[in-house]
Amino acid sequence: MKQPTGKHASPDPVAQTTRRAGGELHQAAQGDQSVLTTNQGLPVSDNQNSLRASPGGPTLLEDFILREKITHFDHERIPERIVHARGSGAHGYFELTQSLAAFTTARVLTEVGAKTPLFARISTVAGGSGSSDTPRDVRGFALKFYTPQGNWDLVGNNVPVFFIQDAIKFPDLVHAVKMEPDRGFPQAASAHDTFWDFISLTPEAMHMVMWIMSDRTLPRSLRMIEGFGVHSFRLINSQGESTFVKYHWRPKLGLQSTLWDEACAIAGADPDFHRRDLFEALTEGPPVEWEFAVQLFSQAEADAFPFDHLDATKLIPEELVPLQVIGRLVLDRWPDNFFAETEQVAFCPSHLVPGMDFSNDPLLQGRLFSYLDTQLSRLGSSNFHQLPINAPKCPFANQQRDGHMQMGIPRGRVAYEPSSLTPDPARESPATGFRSANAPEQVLGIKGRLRQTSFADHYSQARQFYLSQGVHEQAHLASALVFELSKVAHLHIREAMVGHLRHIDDDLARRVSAGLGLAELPEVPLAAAPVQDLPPSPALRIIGKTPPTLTGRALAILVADGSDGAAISKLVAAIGKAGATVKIVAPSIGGVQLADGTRLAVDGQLAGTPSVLFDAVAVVLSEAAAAQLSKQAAAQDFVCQAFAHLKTIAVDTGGRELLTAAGVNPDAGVIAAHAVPAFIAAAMTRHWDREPSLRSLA
Ligand code: HDD
Repeated sequence: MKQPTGKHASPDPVAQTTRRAGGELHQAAQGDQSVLTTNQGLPVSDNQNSLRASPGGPTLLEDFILREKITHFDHERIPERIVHARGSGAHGYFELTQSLAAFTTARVLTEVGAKTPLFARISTVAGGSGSSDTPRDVRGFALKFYTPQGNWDLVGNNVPVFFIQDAIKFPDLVHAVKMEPDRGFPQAASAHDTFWDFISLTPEAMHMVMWIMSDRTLPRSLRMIEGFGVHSFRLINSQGESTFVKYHWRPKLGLQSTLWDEACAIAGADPDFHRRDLFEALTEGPPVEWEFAVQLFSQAEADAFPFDHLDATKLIPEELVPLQVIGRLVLDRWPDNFFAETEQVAFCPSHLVPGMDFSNDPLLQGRLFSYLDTQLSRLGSSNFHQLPINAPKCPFANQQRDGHMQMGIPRGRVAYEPSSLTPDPARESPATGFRSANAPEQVLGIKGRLRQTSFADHYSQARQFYLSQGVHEQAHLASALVFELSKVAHLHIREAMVGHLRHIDDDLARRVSAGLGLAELPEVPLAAAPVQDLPPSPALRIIGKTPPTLTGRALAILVADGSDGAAISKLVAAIGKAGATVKIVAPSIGGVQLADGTRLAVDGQLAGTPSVLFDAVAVVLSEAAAAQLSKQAAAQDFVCQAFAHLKTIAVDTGGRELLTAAGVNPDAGVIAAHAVPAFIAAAMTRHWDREPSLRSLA
């Protein structure tokens, strides 16, 4: 008789689980699934009425069906993530287009054409799981690659640098930004005293401050953000040689942000704006794609950088080490179940595969501990890797056993290694197994709580970022600082922050100081290292980086009874051809009667579908409807806000009447509705030249 082996090699430990049409997971797959059962498989005769002692009497404790149902419900929630609690997930794959075989043995980076399945989760950082999608915040961008050599988790953000240099400060940073512990607010906002107090006392955060105050933290869509692995990692080749690598992923749809007041209005109109956008894109549209790129560099090159690449508050400008695109990251499927997949997915930066290694970045080193640790309390068991979303899709085998919610049934008497009692035990594999890099470094020294002097320059890259921005983006950044610091009650914190800005750029400091109404410019704080003038990096901008496009965007046409159906049809066709979606907005969801007597279905009711939800709008109205809508605040807001958010507006005669009633003075971004090609061309970008006439760019 063959001895049972020590392996438990099933990639799907929940062997009893089957998938049914509609994507729902149903357990106890055998038999007729059309009958409602308890969790024990007992058919239920009545799911509407509990067991009562008499028609008007008390409910009986005996009602185990009621108790099972309520008990399960009572325990449905698990602790939300301490940070990144609000997120949206998607399935997809990574396809390698250029081999890195010279640098690594990792198959995911060497097998050109292979498609590695992956799961992505994109999140905000500060807000709770029920908070809105569009606060000013960094977006987490975590990727789990199910490679043939085990899971590789790349747990990045949409910003390439971080607030702090050492993981020991992370709990303080998070406590400072989260809602204040005595009052329980603000939710999902950095604009409060404790955050800026901590930041003003943490000069190393200044580079990150430039990024979070820029429009990068106001994404238009999760499909239109960049991703960064942030830290330097190592790749290890077959000779054991190590090369540093930074990971980047760039959206094929281009980088695009909203304006600040637009983001605030979106939060009210649709708190799920980003989640809905991704859901609709993945369920109705083509797959969403990013270019996956690397920056590769040697220790010798790193030694020549004017900063320390192991300091996570620094980036390596693309102009210094160019990006090499090596693959495509494609998201093509919305998860079947939010909880089972998006909520239970557990990313850990310590999950890597042979041919990769970490660097000595002290922020990364702390992360290697934190994530596994947090999953234990969040998911409640050391067996969280057995959940289908977390399980490797390659075979896995070891002698780890038991624990809460063990889902597999390991066979045999041997749960140790080495053993002679099994003919085919799982053993180490020196040839293919993971090895830490044989990096050309000697770890010798005197133990201590240390920070390198090369980590002392806190302002040079912050200055480089600010000076690399165009005039509009600099203005947005200054306004954001004024907004945030105006919410800070303590004057000394506001002053301390403006003091830091003086190291970054005196003009920026002056603008923010004036915006805050400070009596005089605060003292410049001592800098631990001289501020360097680094060359501007145009790649750090948003405006101008993306060629104008309508692909993946959303437009609206405001119509009412009596609108010109032919004009609407031409617009709808042209918008579709340009790769955008179009929604018909009208005073009533019940539809409209067009001038030719036909009825047109409507996607959104005017009051609940403001123009902030779209990239450009058209207004096609009969004169009678225009006269009526001109008296409606929602209609006036529709065009006023589109104009204020620098969007293209197409109008027919009725539409122009509404603009006049709303006090909008048409400019080059207001186009005649019949000039369809001109409208499509203009709608591909915002009208930045309009901005100075609308908001003081303080
Ligand atoms: Fe973190 C979650 C990204 C520093 C500790 N982090 C988390 C997520 C992302 C990041 C995207 C959400 C993952 C998901 O969707 O489930 N974190 C980063 C980046 C960092 C970073 C890019 C710096 C470069 N994080 C960082 C430090 C620590 C943590 C320094 C602790 C020492 N992060 C956590 C955590 C979380 C987390 C507490 C909360 C939920 C989770 O891990 O699974 O362990």
